Amino acid sequence: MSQQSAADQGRLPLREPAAADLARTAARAAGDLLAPPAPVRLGDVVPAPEQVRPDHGADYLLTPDAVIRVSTGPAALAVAEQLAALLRPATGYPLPVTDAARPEPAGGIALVLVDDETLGPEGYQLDVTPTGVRIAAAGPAGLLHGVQTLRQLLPAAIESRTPVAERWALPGGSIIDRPRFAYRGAMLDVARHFFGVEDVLRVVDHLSRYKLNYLHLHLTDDQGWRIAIDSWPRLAAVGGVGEVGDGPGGYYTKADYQRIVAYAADRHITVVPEIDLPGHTNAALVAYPELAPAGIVPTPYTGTEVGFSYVDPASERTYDFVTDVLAEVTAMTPGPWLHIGGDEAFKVKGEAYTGFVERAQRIVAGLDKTVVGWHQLAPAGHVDGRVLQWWGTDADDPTTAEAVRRGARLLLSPGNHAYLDMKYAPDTPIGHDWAGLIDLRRSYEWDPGAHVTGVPEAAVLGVEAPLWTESVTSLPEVEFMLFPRLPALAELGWSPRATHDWDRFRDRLAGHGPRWTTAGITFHRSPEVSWPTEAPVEVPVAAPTEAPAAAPVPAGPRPAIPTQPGPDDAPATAPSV
Ligand code: TNX
Repeated sequence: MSQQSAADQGRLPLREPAAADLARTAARAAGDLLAPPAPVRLGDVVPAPEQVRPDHGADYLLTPDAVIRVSTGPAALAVAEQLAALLRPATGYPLPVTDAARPEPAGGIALVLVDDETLGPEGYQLDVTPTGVRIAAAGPAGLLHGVQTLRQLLPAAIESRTPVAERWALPGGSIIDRPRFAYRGAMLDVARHFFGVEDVLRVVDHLSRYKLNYLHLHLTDDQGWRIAIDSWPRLAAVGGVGEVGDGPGGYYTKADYQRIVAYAADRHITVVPEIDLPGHTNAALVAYPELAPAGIVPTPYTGTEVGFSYVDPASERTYDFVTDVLAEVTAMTPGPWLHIGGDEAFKVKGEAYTGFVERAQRIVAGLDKTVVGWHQLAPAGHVDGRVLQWWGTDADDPTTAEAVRRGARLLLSPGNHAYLDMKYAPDTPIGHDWAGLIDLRRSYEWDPGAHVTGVPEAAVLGVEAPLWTESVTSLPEVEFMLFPRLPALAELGWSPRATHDWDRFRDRLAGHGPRWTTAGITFHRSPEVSWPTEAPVEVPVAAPTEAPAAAPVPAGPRPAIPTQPGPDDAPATAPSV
């Protein structure tokens, strides 16, 4: 039928190759009957989805002619481009993105925004049938979570940065998924050791992979002030110099910080900046000694002790400083939260401490932001919406429970389960052990909804896994402490409690090892998991311009910064402390 005659009849033109399409689909279906099932099972996803309904006869094979279709709007289009960018390198397929109004599903992958309140802002439904994949969500964050699930359903080689000969099959069936908690985060301490923008962006990618939606940046501490503040320029210029050990330190310009915020926002991750007050302020005092209590002359600090420094709570100049800094950070931070620290201010006691915190909380409220602080803030008066971040180890703290009764919400980072700077085992080459050793099982076996005595699940905003970096000096070391524990914490934050099952979790997680290897992510080979033996060298489809990411690390002396764990499971670089 010619286009003219179709238009004449008021119908959409049938594309000429429609018959060929049908024939190809039929041939493919016949081939699939003989083909092996998809190597990944629909239920292998981490974090575990709310509902999984496998359909074993309905695997989908992604083919070179596949198209990514989007229903409506720029937000969905952006997610479709992110999906294409994830799939193109390994498949080598063009995967064009189109928002052409064509009935879906019609082969390929469809991303569809739907008016379905039951999915919530982050939920999604993913359907895999022999003719295509459809991800439906009420908003772009849900679509992106669905995309991360789709990524995990493809063979591990999808993580390769260069084309790989692989059968790109997805297991058939349906997933309906929503998060248990609204806040699922990780914290990176960029003050003890400074990490450049590119490192932080890669950590953002890791968060997105496991459906985390908050990145807390610990921007200031005794060893360094890492964010440019125009009205107090010496904070970064002087206070940003140095770090634990003898490294140079550094700081983010406003443009750097905004780049991190924007990159995270593109992945539906909100940055929570922390300015730690009134303690942990030695770097600020070195820059502006006028903020120090009378008689103290601060000097740069590169050790790892805590609790010795503080801004003078009795001086009005301190509140000028707090107001100016928080206002400038607010102006660069679209998210609702401002973290004011509050931990380990051992030398600011009693009413001096609560008085300082109450004033700082009012300053935050005056900036239309919501206060987050470590749970030491609990005895201070309540302000609307405030969030206390629990990092204790005994789960029994009447002062915190009382603050929750007065209206505070709790963010759970129990030191003995969620602290990613704790060692895995006595011989872990970096990390602390003051909160105990945290192997994979310990990071998984607790319930954020019932953890702190007297705090009901309704008062729990979510979970966060902090990585303090006194002993963590490089990106491979960051990854070594994150993987595989970060996915465990992500699962506690996302998955319904009914899915909680240690044996199933470690079984599902095992298949992620080859993904991390292929993606060049350093990880700890937790002995609790039966990691599959890594695939041999992949066969590139076309001659790659660079070595595949999965190329094995050569035998012999380990290179300075390998992208994979060495045979003895040590992180890539030697700890400096
Ligand atoms: C305690 S946890 C701290 C940090 C340290 C960390 C080391 C918290 C709020 N404060 O200053 O880096 O222990 O594990």
